Formats: sequence, structure tokens, C-alpha cells
Amino acid sequence: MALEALIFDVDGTLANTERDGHLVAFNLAFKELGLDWEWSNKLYHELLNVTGGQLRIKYYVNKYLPNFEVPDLDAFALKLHQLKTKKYVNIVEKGEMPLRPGVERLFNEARAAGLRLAIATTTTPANVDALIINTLGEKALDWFEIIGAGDVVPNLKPAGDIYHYVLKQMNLDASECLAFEDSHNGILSTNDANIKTLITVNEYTDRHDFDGSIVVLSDLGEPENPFKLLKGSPTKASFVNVAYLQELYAQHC
Ligand code: XBP
Ligand code: MG
Repeated sequence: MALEALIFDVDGTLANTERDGHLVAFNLAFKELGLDWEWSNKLYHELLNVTGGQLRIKYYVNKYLPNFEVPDLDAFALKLHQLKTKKYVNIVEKGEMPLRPGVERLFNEARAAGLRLAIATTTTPANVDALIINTLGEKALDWFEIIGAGDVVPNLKPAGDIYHYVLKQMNLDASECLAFEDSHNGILSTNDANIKTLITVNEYTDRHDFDGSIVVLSDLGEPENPFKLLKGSPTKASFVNVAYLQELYAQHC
């Protein structure tokens, strides 16, 4: 077997979308619907354990607002979430959501090396398209053979469904791929699909359990801005490039 493809999570992995995008968008949507809810960054740390915006809203209502009355919580969460998606896309369209260090470079190097690229995320498809278009340009949508997103599968992460779906669509075995994740729910999902995984942490996930990962890094790094190795064997690499991925693949796959 050889390394054929790289599969990327989106939120927290490609960009810091949670703090600067999703959280802001949720609060804007609450305000516009006249709700007096405001999620703090501290509360959002907890709410992020629930993947998927609609499920997150319902978890919040059930846990924190037991007296909140609404005829149909599912319908309410759906409407609120649709507004939140619009707000999120607006934020991304303003160009306020840069990619994390090394992401664009690695996409380019991987494509040049003939590696196949895909995305596996629980976020809403419109969010992924907006992020890619506004950071890399419309053409970059074609860089990804499959953009597996949202409820295209029955169970969101931590279930492995989205990774199984992407592998099937690409006709690849898990052993031919590496995945990139940032969270405990993400590694549970790739573990379920048996895909070896690199982690880049962020402020919400730096204390998460990443059991099963092959390496945990601060970020992908750049030649002049090395990553910090948080877990895994030190090598000469100071930023993630195709040579480093091949080295990790040879060691772990
Ligand atoms: C991302 C999520 C998403 C976003 C919100 O998880 O959990 O729910 O927070 O997106 P991952 P939506 O990075 O593991 O894919 O509101 O569109 O669901
Ligand atoms: Mg993520």
C-alpha cells in the first residue's frame, strides 16, 4: 500500500471557524430572532462536545433552559440553525476567516505530488463551500474529489460515518489515507474508520484526548514558523509537508 489521499476535517482544522465564525453566528442568530441568549466562549467549550449546530442548540435548551417552551423543538432548532448558517456564511464572505498556518501550502504541495484530497466534516455544506471559496478561490472547490459534509450520512462525528462515506466515494481503503483532525470527536471518528490521523490542536481542543493519533501538533507549521510537537516521535521535520507525511505513513501505516 502507498499513501494515496489526504482527508481533512474543516472546523478547527482548516481554520479557527468555531471562535471566529460559528460562535459569533449563533449569537447573531439568537439576537435576530429576539432570543435573550448569549453563548460565552467559556460555555461554547462545553457545547462543542456536541457536534452539529442543530443538536448543539437542542442540547443547550434541554440542559440550560428547562422552562423554555416551544411547540416543536426540532422545527425551532432547524429554523434557528438556518439563520445561523446565513450569518456564518456572511462572516466568511467578509474575508474574516483565514486558513490556519500551513494549510494552503500543504494543499498545493499535496496536489503537486499527486495526492488525492477530500473533506470529511459535520458542518453544513454551504459553510465548507464558503470557506474554501473565500480563502482559496472558487477553483479550489475542484481540488477536493469529495466534500463529505453535514447530514449526507445518518450519524455525525464522533461516529465514523462521514469517513466511511468518503472512503467509499473515493474507492479507497483506510490504509491508503491520512486524516487531519483537531478534536476528540474527530479522532473518535477517524479511529472508527481506521484512518491514521494527524492532530493540530486549537484553544478548544488542546486538552482533548487524542488516543490513536499518530502525531499531535500545534499546527501544520511553515518553513519559517515551525510547529510544536505535542505528542509523537520527534523527527527532523519542523513543518508538515509531503515528505513528512510519507515518513509518518511509513512508520505507522
Ligand atoms: C464541527 C461541528 C459543527 C460546527 C457547526 O465538527 O461540530 O457542528 O461547530 O456547524 P467537526 P453547523 O470539526 O468535527 O466537523 O452549525 O453547520 O452544524
Ligand atoms: Mg473539527
